[in-house]
Amino acid sequence: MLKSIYHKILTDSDQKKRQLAVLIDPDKVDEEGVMGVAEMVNRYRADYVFSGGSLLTSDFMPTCLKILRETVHVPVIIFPGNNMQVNPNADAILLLSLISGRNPELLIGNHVLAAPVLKKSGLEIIPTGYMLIESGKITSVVYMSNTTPIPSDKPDIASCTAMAGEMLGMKLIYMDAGSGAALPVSARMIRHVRSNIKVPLIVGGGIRTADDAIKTWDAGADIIVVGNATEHEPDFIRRLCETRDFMNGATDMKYQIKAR
Ligand code: 1GP
Repeated sequence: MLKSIYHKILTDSDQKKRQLAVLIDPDKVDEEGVMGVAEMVNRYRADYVFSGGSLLTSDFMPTCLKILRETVHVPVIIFPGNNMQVNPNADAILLLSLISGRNPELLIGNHVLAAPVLKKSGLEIIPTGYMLIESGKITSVVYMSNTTPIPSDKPDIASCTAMAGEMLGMKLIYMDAGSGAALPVSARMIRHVRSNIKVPLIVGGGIRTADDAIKTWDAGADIIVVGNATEHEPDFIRRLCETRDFMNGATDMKYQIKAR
């Protein structure tokens, strides 16, 4: 029997393997762009491809997922902005409950509406406690969710929120500064949360350099998510994968990291 994607996340995280998810926003790419990212993901062995967006204005997502499913050799995971982004053409979906906010629709309401479709979809469903972290500007996800993000200098609030999510049965905690965030989630906040939960921790938003990635992994993120920076420069996927391999102790490392 095939092991689940969550099993891989859990096993890799238990073994302290840093993992990389490349995020594709279907509004920001065309077919050629998706193929380009897929090629880099396969060549350098990124761990996962996430796809979704807090607001999609085109109808490209189903095509995007179809291309990804046919081309990439790693799990394709929906990172949904809303119910309309549920699609059977993926391996799994992060079923996000926005636990940093107090918007009932994003805590449980939309999940009730989506439940029958999700049940029939065949997708592996991964319950995820989703936490927005204030990041220096109002990101699309903060605006669209109509919630207040956790202040960036309040790691204790972040930790208590993550602990509550874990106690409620969330299998992952995802701390997100939001796509295109001015600043990534701080190492201090990641460390604080990491030391208070056992489930795998995903961190994303505003990671633009290998140094950002190193700091985020070093602070305790099991999976980092990078979107914008790879859209602007697909070769960044190579650098991130090489950085990850170096940090994970791979011996065939050709790339020297200049950590600050
Ligand atoms: C956003 O965590 C993701 O939800 C990735 O953000 O696009 O800024 O890399 P970026």
